[in-house]
Amino acid sequence: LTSGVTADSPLLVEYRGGRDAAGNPVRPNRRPVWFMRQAGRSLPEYRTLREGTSMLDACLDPEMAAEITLQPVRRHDVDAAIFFSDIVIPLRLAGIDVEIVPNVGPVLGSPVRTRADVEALPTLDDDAFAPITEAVRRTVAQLGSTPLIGFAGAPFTLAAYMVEGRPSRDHLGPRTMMHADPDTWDALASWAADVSGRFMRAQLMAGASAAQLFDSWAGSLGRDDYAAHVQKHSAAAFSHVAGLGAPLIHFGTGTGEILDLLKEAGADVVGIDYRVNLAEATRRLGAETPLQGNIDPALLTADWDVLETHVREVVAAGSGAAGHVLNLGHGVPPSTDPEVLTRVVSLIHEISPAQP
Ligand code: 1CP
Repeated sequence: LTSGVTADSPLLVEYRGGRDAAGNPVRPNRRPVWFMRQAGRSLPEYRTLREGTSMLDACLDPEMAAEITLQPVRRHDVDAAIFFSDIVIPLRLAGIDVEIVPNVGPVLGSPVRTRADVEALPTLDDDAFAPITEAVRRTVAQLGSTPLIGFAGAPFTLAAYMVEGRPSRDHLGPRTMMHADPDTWDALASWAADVSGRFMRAQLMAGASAAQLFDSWAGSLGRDDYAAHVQKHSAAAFSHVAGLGAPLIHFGTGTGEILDLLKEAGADVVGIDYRVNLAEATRRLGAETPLQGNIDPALLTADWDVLETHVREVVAAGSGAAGHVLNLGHGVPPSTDPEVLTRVVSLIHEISPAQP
């Protein structure tokens, strides 16, 4: 890995369960925190920069993507940057007709529903990742000692957009397909695992220090369906980035019943949504599993006293895990007052880290 990040950055120490890069026990000098969707619509400087540029064009403009990635780090003093991109970028890079429609989300020109549709999916050349690699290099060069987290969409979540053709609530299309036509499902999910795995790998090879696989919609699956039809594909995505020395994080919402399966798919760290208390997550995953999460985004608009009490409870609940990186239980809502996020970061940094 080409990352210049110091091996004992608080974020990486927590992701390694309280160890430095050589595996020796250490305690970081502050509690690390970052926020899913910290880049983006909650920031006025983002809205100004993005004006007149479509979402996916912004992602593929290396200078703009780097600048948007850096904005929340400058503003909030968070302990990590999350690369500004989107889970559907590998589809666009493969030549698939996909747009992010404002106030809707990803929309495909032709949904992928039949065996013939899956067989017609394009191949994605490694060269196509050039704008991503360039944006990551520029970002890392400007981040100094703050690590960059790369990411990709997990096969189920990505395939859910491909089958439905747009955001949906219940993900009926992909859930039907995995039972009604499991061979087509496996072919589609394998394709998605390949492009997502290579998207993460491109970011890590260009200098990102960790990577998160987002299976945002995995919570719509029963445990048996996840185990039979989805977990192996997420494991295939992770296999592209195993052994690089970068911590791998696995996150989804509504995943309380499958936390152990998320870990078993190949993750070092499990991201916990706001529905599961972190002490309970540790009971389900074992104390050696580092956790990330899980401040309830709904409380960002509550009175400060209410929010502060909640943040302190989350810190306490996470203290039984070998490592804990503070985050939200899902993304920053677009209407969030950015000053509240800055205040949450300084509160977390004021709570002194646990000593051995
Ligand atoms: O015009 C805009 O500002 C569009 C809003 C937006 C942004 C800022 C979209 C469209 N994507 C992004 C960036 C993005 N997407 C990031 C990087 C920034 C950061 O985290 O700070 C990341 C990590 C994602 C990942 C992503 N895209 C996920 C997984 C995370 C999650 O929230 O669960 C998902 C599900 C998507 C799809 C997507 N892209 C955009 C939207 C609005 C959606 C969700 C649509 C839906 O509800 O189904």
